Amino acid sequence: MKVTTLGEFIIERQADFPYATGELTRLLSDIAIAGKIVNREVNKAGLVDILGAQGEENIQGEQQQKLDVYANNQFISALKAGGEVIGLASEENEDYVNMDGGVSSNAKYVVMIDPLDGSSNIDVNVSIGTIFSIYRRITFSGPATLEDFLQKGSEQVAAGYIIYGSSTMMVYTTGFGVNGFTLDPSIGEFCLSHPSIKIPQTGIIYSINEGNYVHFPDGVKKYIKYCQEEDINSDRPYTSRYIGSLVADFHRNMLKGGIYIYPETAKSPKGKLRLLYECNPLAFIAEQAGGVASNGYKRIMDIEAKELHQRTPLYIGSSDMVEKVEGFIAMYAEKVST
Ligand code: P6P
Repeated sequence: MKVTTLGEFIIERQADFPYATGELTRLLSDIAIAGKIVNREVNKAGLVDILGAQGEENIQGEQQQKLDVYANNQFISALKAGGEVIGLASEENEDYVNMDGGVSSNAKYVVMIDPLDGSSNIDVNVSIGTIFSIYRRITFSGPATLEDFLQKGSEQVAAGYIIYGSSTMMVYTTGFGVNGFTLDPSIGEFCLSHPSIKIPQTGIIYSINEGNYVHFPDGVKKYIKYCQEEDINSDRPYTSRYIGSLVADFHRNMLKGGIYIYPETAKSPKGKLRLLYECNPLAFIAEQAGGVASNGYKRIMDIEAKELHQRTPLYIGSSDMVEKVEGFIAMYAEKVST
């Protein structure tokens, strides 16, 4: 069977964009190259002194792992060199990085990225991931502005993730479906392995940190109990699977069916996950694969972005499962309000 590399696929699918002039093609290739470099370090993390905390905190107040910093620098360098990006916002940087000047002066795109999500798992060899989101700039010239980044998720041009797991995969969409590519280390190429991914309409896997149960909204508590009830006709009790790495949980649920939930909690009253570089890109992918992504009340990609590191609750995965938990949330919100 002919192997289709990511590069060949991106060029073939450039025809999806009637006026394509190759910049997005180049941008996606730049991300893939940086992903391969990060993968090389992730794969040997245990062998070199790159483990453990950098000894600094990122703007999230999280202990920065050395690989976080390394990954962030790799993606920034690759996108700077590629010249297709006017600005980049990263979980690891308080403000956005302006790429204006030199090869990027006329760049059309801004990128938002979580360079290494789930990094607390680095030292224990659990799958981690990169999440990226691509928009056209909305200002016309000069350096990127905050306005270019604070766009609704529905304006995304492309989105994807790289999962560094038992194998390394890049999964992305440009609005024409979702395709997955597995890295073949023997040739150093991402090869098409999961064409036209579709999330099953329902599933039997729910992913949530039940350690926060007492702080969950009542509707979420009721949904968890619903998942745990015995009902053969609806394949319940479901299976609980929570890796603590969003990309890994999302990827498994996308292939097998399931729901990932990170609701408001006492520690994170607006939710923990970030709208711009975690929730919007995965929401774009989920919807393109036939799934749903909401904040419990509204579509994630319709949420107005007010700040770079804005948080939101996230309910994402199989459409039937997200709609079910939204029903419980609505039911119990009414009870609270009456
Ligand atoms: P908790 C990792 O920090 C992350 O952003 C996601 O990858 C993961 O699903 C979640 O947070 C884990 O958070 O509070 O359950 O440890």
